[in-house]
Amino acid sequence: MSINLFDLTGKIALVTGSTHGLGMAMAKGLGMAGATIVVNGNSSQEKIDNAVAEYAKDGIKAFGSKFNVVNETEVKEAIAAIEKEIGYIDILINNAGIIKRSPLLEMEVADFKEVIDIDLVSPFIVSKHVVKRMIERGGGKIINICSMMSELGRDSVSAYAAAKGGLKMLTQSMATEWAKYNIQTNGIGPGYFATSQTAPIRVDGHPFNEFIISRTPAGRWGDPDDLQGAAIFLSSKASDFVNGHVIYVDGGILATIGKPYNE
Ligand code: GCO
Repeated sequence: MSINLFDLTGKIALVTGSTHGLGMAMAKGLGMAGATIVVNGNSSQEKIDNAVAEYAKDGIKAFGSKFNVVNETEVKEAIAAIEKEIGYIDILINNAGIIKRSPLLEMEVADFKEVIDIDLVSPFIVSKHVVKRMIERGGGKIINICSMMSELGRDSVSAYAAAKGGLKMLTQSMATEWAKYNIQTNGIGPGYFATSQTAPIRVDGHPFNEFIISRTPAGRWGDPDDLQGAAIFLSSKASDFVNGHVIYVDGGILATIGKPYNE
């Protein structure tokens, strides 16, 4: 008799910011493991509809839900609509995020606050309103998308690092308060991945591009699909006693001091 601890058949997963990039890759992973995906974005309904069509092309059952993750009223209304039209949320991935690159001395307070709002406050807002039903139903899974910047500083991304550092501790706090309801809250910390967000610093000849390739023991940028394994694990029965941890999927960056460029 074989049981598949990673099977997500019958599960409903809300993935914020899942119309593209890392969010879409992780959501597709959950979809391939059997889950129904609620695709969230806030830019345009057309972008969400196109994404839902792309999921369907891969044979994944997906529904769109356009809402602004930092607007609590929109979040509450969206969750109520999801529950009514699709079903109760079993898995939540807080992936929606932004980055604004600027030295601290030149950063506007409004920009700093916007990064904190979307990258740190919105996981709290969305989780707070999703978890209520999970508690009633006896369990659920929450995954917060952290970053190398949850552990490391880097010039020009301080607001982002402050948010991602805070998100690591919010993850541990959620685990502390909600584990007793059979809710597992964990994080995934992507290393440097080939996405639209990193495109400006991943250009051939750009010093940061060379630096990352030499700084990463795997010797490459991550492919968004490299996150699917960790996402499926933290969404499934296989992680029922895993709580408050961040899995870093980073090609080994955090494991090493790195080596000189030309070595
Ligand atoms: C940057 C990058 C990073 C990565 C990622 C690393 O400017 O340093 O954009 O923020 O996207 O978060 O884990």
